[in-house]
Amino acid sequence: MNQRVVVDPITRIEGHLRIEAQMGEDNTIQSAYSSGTSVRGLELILRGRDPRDAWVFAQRICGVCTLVHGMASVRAVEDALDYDIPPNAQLIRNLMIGAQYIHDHVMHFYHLHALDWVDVVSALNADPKATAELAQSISSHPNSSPGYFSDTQNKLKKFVESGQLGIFSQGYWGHPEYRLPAEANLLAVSHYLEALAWQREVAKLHAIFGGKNPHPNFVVGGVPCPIDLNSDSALNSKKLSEVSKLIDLMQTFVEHVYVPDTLAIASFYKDWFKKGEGLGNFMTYGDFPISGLNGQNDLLIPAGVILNRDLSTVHPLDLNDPEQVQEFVAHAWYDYSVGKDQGLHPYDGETNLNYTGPTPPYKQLEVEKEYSWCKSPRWRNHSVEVGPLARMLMLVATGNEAAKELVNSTLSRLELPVDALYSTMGRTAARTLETKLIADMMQAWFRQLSTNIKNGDTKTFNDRLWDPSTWPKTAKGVGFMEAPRGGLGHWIVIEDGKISNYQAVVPSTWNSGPRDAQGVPGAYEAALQGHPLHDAKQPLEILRTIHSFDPCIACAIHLHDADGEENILQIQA
Ligand code: NFE
Ligand code: MG
Repeated sequence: MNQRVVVDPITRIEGHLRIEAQMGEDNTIQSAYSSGTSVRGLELILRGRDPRDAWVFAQRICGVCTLVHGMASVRAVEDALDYDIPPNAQLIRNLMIGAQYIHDHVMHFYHLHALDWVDVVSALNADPKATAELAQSISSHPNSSPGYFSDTQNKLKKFVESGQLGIFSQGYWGHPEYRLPAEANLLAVSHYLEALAWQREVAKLHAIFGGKNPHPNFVVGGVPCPIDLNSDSALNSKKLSEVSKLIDLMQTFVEHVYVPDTLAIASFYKDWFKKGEGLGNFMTYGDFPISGLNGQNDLLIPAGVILNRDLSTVHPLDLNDPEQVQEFVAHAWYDYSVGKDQGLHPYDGETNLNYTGPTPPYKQLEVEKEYSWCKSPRWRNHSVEVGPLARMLMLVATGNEAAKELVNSTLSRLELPVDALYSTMGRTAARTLETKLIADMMQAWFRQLSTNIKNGDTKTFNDRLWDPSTWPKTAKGVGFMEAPRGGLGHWIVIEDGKISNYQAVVPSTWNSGPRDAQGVPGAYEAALQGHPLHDAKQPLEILRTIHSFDPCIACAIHLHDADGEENILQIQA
């Protein structure tokens, strides 16, 4: 029998993910299996609660995409109860989501993904002067002197000499698939450290609008920050000018550090624009209302589905249609009252856990049976990829000029064909490009907010339906958004003023889910098929492709057991 390569846990992600790769000929992955191995709980504890409180619980699904489950939750209640949001609230929400993208994507690139491409230990061999020349040739970022880089090198030297690499321990350092020159490695390590300090600053934007970060505050019907330019406790002139400075800080780092570093690193790994292609099906739920500010039709990132890489046809997405969005559990540790092979739309969704796997610790997953705590969501039975690549493709397919320009100029700089986008490095580059696009949009949203305030519009909250006696006896709604990792939806059913069902289908469930009843793999599983491994004992290539999706398994698995216990079963090999 051919070898099975197991990576468990996959590190530098959020949550617990196990990958098993069944090797075929020529050290190539024949088939891969993705397993979410820990179980937490939140969907069921929302039942019976006041829908206006749901966001507080739902937001605890994840502390990485710290804001998005609060946002999806209030949007679900607003959809169900038909709340209108004032324009300023919508702009502030856009700014908060935008800040989440920028914070999250930069951190992902430097702190979770970069070390798949950057050999930290090799940076010790770099010439600081040559590194400064390299830095100055790709960017006007001010921290680019030889002294700056020799300082980084000295810090790194201390780590290595102490024998304790700390945050850099346990890498596959020296693996022959690392291809950057020592100077590029030193540059990237310097920016890894710089990004740590930068992210601490930019997190403040959420705190200004939402009181804190992580997990800023929300309110159904708007945002919980009143605007009064002359009040100490409200969003005043001083706080608005701080927001403006933070947006500049974000934009500058994205333009001067993140974008040039992505291009520089990608230029050494052009073969990775041909690996990790995946499903070729993409979906966006849509986000960032641009005018009208309440509608679902006028979004910066449109909703839709692209099948088989065909950008000429965008299939319309209706999240309320039970024929379109369904979750399957054929290969997941759950039961459905309708039977294991049926799909359920989230309004009728069920979370009945049923662990049938081997007793841990075990050697191999039982991939013919159930093997994950992730469900398998499908769009009209298609397995689809969500996330930055899906969004950039959707923007290009629907004619967004800024996105087209960013994609075309990047492909031409790297001398790559359009098909290069469908790859591990394409996914990573798409994340960088959308960050640039969103950073530019944040300036526009902030200008609009300032203009509204100048014109006397300070409304941020709508209390029209805050009285539950005015609600319909039964109501249901879906709150959707584009979280950093892709389309996120919360479906809520309200009866007699209380939540009767609540289901979240999140980006990392779409991407990390196991095979469905037809045996069709999820996005991670498909992307790993056909991957050559240089050395099965150091499967760096698996990390590269899995990290290109930026997994968050805390988001992907969020059920709750009947006794209210969390972490009832955690399996770690
Ligand atoms: Ni926990 Fe999340 C994002 C959501 S999961 S990080 O982005 O929703 O894919
Ligand atoms: Mg769910």
